[in-house]
Amino acid sequence: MANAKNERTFIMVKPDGVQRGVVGDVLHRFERRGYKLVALKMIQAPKVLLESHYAEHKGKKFYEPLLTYIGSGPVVAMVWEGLNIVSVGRKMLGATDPAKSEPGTIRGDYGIVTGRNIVHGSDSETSAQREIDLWFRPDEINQWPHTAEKWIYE
Ligand code: IDP
Repeated sequence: MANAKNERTFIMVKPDGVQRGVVGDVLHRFERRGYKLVALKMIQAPKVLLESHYAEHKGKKFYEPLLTYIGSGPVVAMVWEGLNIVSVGRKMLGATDPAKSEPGTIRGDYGIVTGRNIVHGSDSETSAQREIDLWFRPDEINQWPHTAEKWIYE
C-alpha cells in the first residue's frame, strides 16, 4: 500500500463545462476531497489528439459528433493524485448519462444529456496512464509535497 496514494487519474473539463463556468467547481470538489493536483492546462485539442483519446469509440454513431464537440473550444486538462482516485473520481463525476447521475455528482448537478456531460475522467488505472501520457509531457507533471497529507491519510 506504500504507493497507493500516488495513484493518478486524468480529469478534463470539456468545452461545455468551460462555457458553463464550472471549471472552478470541478477543481474545488477534488481539492476539498483531499486529492492532490499535479498537472493542469487549458488547451483546444487538435483532432489527432482527440482521435487517440477516443480511439475505442471509433465507428460508433456518436464518434464524429463527439470529436467535434470536444474540439469545439478549450478544455481544462488535469492530473489528480491520491488513494483510489480513479474509482472515486468516476463517482464524483457521475454516470456517463447525466440523467442517470445522482444529484451531488458533477454531471448530476450540471448536465442533462450524454452528448454534453461536462467532464471526463479515466475509467481505469490503465486508461489513466494512457490518457496522462497523451495529454501531458512528463515535465508538465509536478512533484510537490502535499503538506496537508498527514491530515487526509491516517
Ligand atoms: P465516459 O466518458 O463516462 O467514460 P464513454 O462511454 O467512454 O463514457 O463515452 C465517452 C464520451 O462519449 C461520453 O462521456 C460522452 O461525451 C460521449 N458519448 C458516449 N455515448 C454517447 C451517446 O450515446 N451520445 C452522445 N455522446 C455519447
